Amino acid sequence: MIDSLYAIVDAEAADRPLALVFQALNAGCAIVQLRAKRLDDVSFLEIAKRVRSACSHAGVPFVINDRADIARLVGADGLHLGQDDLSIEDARRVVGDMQIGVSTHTLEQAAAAQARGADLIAFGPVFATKTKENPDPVVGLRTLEAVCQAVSRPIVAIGGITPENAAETRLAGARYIAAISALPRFFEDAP
Ligand code: TZP
Ligand code: MG
Repeated sequence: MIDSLYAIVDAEAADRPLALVFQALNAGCAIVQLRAKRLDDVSFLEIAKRVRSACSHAGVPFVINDRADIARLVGADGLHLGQDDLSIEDARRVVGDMQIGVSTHTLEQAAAAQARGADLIAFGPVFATKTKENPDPVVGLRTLEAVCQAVSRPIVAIGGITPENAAETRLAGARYIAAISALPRFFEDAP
């Protein structure tokens, strides 16, 4: 399961974000994403450089949330965009052929993201989440399954994912499972 884990580290919410990144890398996670919704640019860039370096040493892809400029500055492997962020087309003008992931909440959004050239499609919230302010409605496992079948790009399931529901989420067809609040619990339960 850990090898499907898309570890999202919130630089503001996490107590010690770098320690969490190292835990995720040591546990064998698939991808690390760094996000910081309100951090000042200097601090975000500084921590992003450190996470870039840690991920490079571990050979794990490193993704920056929202910020095409910071993704390009640190040489990230990927950029992750939400529905209200830069369009894929505009982001590509900044980050070139970097991998781009897009958050989607309906089948239509997922199909549109694929048509516009998203490399990875996040879909959710699969379960109830307290992390996101004003979250979209919970989509559930059946809708996740339908999206996984309808879309050929790899799907990242997100929203309320825990060690307890991770297996059934993968069975629905998600290539990756993303976790923010429950992330540390995946390392407690790792063998
Ligand atoms: N997009 C859909 S749900 C979500 C995002 C960013 C938050 C997921 O956080 P958690 O704590 O893993 O439920
Ligand atoms: Mg965003």
